[in-house]
Order: sequence, then structure tokens, then C-alpha cells
Amino acid sequence: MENLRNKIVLITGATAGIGEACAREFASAGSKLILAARRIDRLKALADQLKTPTLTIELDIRNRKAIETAISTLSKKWQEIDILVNNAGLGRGLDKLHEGNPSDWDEMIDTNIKGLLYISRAVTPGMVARGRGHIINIGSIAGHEVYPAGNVYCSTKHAVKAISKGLMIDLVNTPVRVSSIDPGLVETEFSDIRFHGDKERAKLTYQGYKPLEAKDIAEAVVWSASRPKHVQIAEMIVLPTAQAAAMVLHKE
Ligand code: NDP
Ligand code: 8X3
Repeated sequence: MENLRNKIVLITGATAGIGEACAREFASAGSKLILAARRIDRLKALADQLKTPTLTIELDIRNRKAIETAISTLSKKWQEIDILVNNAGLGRGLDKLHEGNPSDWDEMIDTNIKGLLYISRAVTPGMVARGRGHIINIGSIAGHEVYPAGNVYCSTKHAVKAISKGLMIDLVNTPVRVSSIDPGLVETEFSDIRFHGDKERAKLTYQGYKPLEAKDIAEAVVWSASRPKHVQIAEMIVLPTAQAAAMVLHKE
């Protein structure tokens, strides 16, 4: 098993949901954390609770220059990132394409695809040079299926699936591993954001069955990271027991 103690783990989108849960799980495993997101107050509050060295970075992953600066100016003790968890992402709106809002599309494409690419581009060369590293992308069941009104969000997660495979192919002659952890319905702030703050509608998404908790996905991420060096978890779909496919959900 890979010992995660003192490994440097960079997690994007650590202010809420799956990213925050990943921070807690890696901290429990003794890893050192670099946490990035836009809401710096939340990151600092989280860092105060974690009993491990933690660096917080206020970062909008849509901003390529800001990413390049943040990574290239890391102090010596934080430079050797062992694990990158590409978690930051969002769904915005749930509309038929011909009724959709292009600014919602821009936000999803810029965050889920371009942001993930920018940060991977900035961090992966160091991993290759050091001969060790692991990139763990948070994909989705929406990267395996397309559901009604999911057009653009599903496209972004299909892109994440392709990027994970492409990166794995590109890195096959190196010891650097690539994994995609692909959840179904997880109760987080995701639906609040998707429905532009309509909390009632967001709550309905998770009613009538037991959704996944963010911790369930964080445990899958940490488990993948802790496999022996020669084991690469390529892809893991994790669903609630009441969900059989993106749109096959048993509600009581
Ligand atoms: P949350 O809304 O709870 O958390 C999203 C996180 O992403 C926040 O920390 C947010 O931080 C961060 N984020 C969003 N935009 C940016 C940005 N431009 N720059 C930096 N950080 C950003 O959602 P989840 O935890 O559910 O989502 C995490 C990932 O899991 C996403 O990629 C999502 O697509 C995926 N996923 C979620 C599922 C679910 O059912 N919840 C299922 C399958 C996949 P801040 O706003 O502070 O910047
Ligand atoms: C988020 C889960 O099913 O709403 O990726 O697309 S779903």
C-alpha cells in the first residue's frame, strides 16, 4: 500500500462537498494539503480544523495566469506535489439546449474542462520530472450517460472522461498514475449551484432515497491514491444503492 503520510496533495474546490471531504480524508491519512478555491475564508476555516500542515490558495481555476503564478511561486517545501485532485466543478442550469443560457454553458466549460486542463498542465510536468505522482479527476455518471436537459454539463463530464484517458495514454511511459472517480448523486451544494440558489428545488434532488455523502467519494479517492505503485485505478463509478443509472432512481 502507498503510505499517504507527508504526501503533498493539491485539492481544487476544497471549500465544500467532495473537495472538502477529500481534504478531511487525506488529512486523516497524514498528508500535507494545498487547498484551492475562490472562497478563501472557508478554506482558512477548514485549514484551522485540520491537524496537518495546510496551505490555502485563493484561486479561480478558470484563470490560467493565476494558476500558472500560483504553481510556479509555491515555496520549496510545497513544490513537490504528489497527488492532484481535480475536483472543482459545477453544473449550472438544467435546461433544454435550445432554451439554455450560454453564460451557464461558458461557466461549466471554463471550469469543468478548461480549469481542469490548466491546472493539470501546470502540475503534471513536475510529477513527470520527479518520476512520481497521481492525478485524480472527479468525473461523473454524467460522463458516461446523457440525461434530459443535461446537454452541456454531460458534455463537460464526457470531456473529463476523455481527458483522463488521454492523459493516461500520454503518461504511460512514466510512473505517474491517472484515475477518474465518477459519482452518481451526492448530496452537496451542487444542486444549490445548479438551480441558481433555488434551495427547495435543490433539496428535492436528494429526497426519497439515501444519496451518497461527500465522504463516500473522498474515501474512494483516498483508496485509489493508496494502492501500491504498480496499481492504477483507471475509472470507478460510485452510485447510491437506489440509483442504477443517471435517470434510474428508486424513490420511496
Ligand atoms: P459543491 O458545489 O459542493 O462544491 C464545488 C466546489 O468547486 C466548491 O469548493 C467550489 O469552490 C469549487 N469551484 C467551483 N467553481 C470554481 C472555480 N471557478 N474555481 C475554483 N473552485 C471552484 O459540489 P460537489 O462537491 O458536488 O462537486 C465537486 C465535483 O464533483 C464537481 O466536479 C462535480 O461536477 C462533481 N460531481 C458531483 C456530483 C454530485 O452529485 N454532487 C456527482 C458527480 C460529480 P468555490 O465556490 O469556493 O470556488
Ligand atoms: C452530478 C450528478 O447526476 O446530477 O454529476 O449529473 S448528476
